[in-house]
Amino acid sequence: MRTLLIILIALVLIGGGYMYWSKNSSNNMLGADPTQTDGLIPPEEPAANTSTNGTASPGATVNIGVQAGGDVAVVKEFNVTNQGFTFNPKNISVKKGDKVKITFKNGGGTHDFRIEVYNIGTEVLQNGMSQSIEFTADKEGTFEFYCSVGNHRAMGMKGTFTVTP
Ligand SMILES: [Cu+2]
Repeated sequence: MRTLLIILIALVLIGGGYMYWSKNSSNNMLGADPTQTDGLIPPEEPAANTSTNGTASPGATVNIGVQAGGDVAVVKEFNVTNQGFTFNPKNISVKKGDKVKITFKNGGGTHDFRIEVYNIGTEVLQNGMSQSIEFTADKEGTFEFYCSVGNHRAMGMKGTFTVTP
């Protein structure tokens, strides 16, 4: 009876370990994610194996902090605020296909942050509030981002959102 219990515990441990290893291993296949190197990855398999770039299965490659120049899809994050009717920064540039996350924090007044053509934007935010928008930059070109409140855009509350090939 006692032996049976020990065997059962051993099976559970082995099963759990295998699942953990599989999870780490499949993450590792997606390319260089330095945060995933502390698991049970076999030592003969380098964590930063870039030769598997481009073979990742769709939808499974959201990695933040992957080195620039890699083929792995990354989320490009930007923090935008405003001083009066001036956005800071005034220019944002990404590559076509990038996943983009822009967080607008209202630095004073009543404003929103909208991107022309992409038809996306925050709600109108009060002083000190912030909101993030996330989307995929699938249209190439140079577009305007702006504040749609009142005549703010005409007063210069705008900037450029550039999507390069
Ligand atoms: Cu505004």
